[in-house]
Amino acid sequence: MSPPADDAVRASARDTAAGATVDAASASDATATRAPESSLAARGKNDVDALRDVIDALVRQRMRDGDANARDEPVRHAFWETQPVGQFSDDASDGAMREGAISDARDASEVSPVGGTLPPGYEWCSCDMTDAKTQEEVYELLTNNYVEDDDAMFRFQYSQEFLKWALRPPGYHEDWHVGVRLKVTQTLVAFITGVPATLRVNGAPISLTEINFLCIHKKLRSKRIAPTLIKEITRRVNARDVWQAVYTAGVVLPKPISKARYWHRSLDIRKLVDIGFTRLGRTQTMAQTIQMYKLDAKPKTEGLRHMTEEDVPRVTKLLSAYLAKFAVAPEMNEADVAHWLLPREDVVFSYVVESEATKEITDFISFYNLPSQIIHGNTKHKTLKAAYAYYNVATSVSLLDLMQDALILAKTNEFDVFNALNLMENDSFLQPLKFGIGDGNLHYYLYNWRVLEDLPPSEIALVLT
Ligand code: MYA
Repeated sequence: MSPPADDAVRASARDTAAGATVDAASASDATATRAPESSLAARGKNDVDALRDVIDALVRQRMRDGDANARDEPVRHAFWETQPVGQFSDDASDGAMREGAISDARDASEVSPVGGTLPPGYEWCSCDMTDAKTQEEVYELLTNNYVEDDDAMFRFQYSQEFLKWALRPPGYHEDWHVGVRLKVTQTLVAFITGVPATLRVNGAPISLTEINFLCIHKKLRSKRIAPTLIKEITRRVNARDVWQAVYTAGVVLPKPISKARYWHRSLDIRKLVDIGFTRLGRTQTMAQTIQMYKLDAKPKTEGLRHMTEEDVPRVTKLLSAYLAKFAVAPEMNEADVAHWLLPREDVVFSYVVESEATKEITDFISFYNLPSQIIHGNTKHKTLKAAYAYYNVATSVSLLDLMQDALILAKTNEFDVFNALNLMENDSFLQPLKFGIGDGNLHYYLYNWRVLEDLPPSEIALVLT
């Protein structure tokens, strides 16, 4: 069975995770087809504009798809079809198909102690993310080679502080930070990482690894090195008796358990237009648009303050109760919450509301800082400063009001745009708070774990960095 048409359309799009543009055209596509009244491009659009945008979108889709997809032929995956992952040909009505592990766990001591074969001249390494030189090397590799948008206008620029945060959670293993180096110069040319986590999927808690930062130097692309990297990290993870993984990607692979969308809320619209991240509606002036996106100077929720170490047990309680509502969610203990959610300068921003009466934490806001480099050069700006919604819980106010405050806090911290996926209950605030829909999807995947039915993004409560 071929992937559904919409997926096939996206199959050639690059990872849209964070660097994702709301480039003008994509915001307009969404407007043309979904007409969110509050999105920037939706305002002031007449029928001719809308039609033009639909035609633009179709032409671009056709170009992305290539001929195979346009004829709706199944996309073949020489590597992924050999892996213990859901396949597009799976038939859920087949009574023999069970939810859970696809391949049985083996004895970890039987896992090969040696890494797979690399092309001549290259060797495996583990990247020690406590070492300043290694951090710099990883930073350089990602800064120059990691995820870009389809039009090569923006590329993610994870800071070194961010990478230390993302790669050193409680119980991390250095050997799950896999690198490939050129033997002669020791230059780092490829990377993939895993960190340990517990994920609850349809009631089952799974000890697994979250895979991220798969990156191959631009000069080494299309040589089938990615499957070698994936097999190597699988070997190293299996060697520690872990048999499942979760990961996200913009590309369509066998087989997503869910498909989410990024939405973008302009905070500095003048800069976003200048750098080509978005565009004004044709009948709209800059002054009108600035007015439309204006925010109050201060948050409205009383008592909102930075999260501190003392809050960790109560935030853990609040967050765990909230995450229990969703089909797919991380299980976080206090050490995890302290690591992932305590504020870190220029990396993660977290705020709480404490009830005066009960001293419980009633509300929680968090977002992380993931800038993108502007690589197209047609602007004086070098960086797009983007905040990404992380975990947010509202009990004493509405989620809408809380996220309005999140926007204000992001603006105060000089972010240009606030991005959010349509996960959890986020749909309730996206359009009312004037987010515009982004282009492309973010697909969620499980390795060696079958889920019988695809899940809507509202059932996913996992935000990967
Ligand atoms: S998502 C971020 C991915 N990174 C980027 O987009 C950065 C820029 N791009 C690159 O560096 C390269 O283009 C990459 C591919 C490295 C992406 N996930 O070597 P190739 C398959 C999985 O010739 P290249 C993230 O980090 C592709 O379908 N597979 O290709 C999560 C094809 O297989 P098949 C991918 O372009 C990563 C094969 O690779 C992805 O030179 C999760 C072609 O290989 C992708 N994003 O390099 C990884 N892109 O023929 C899986 C392409 O079958 C983890 N491919 O279609 C699985 C769990 C492992 C642990 C398990 C433990 C138990």
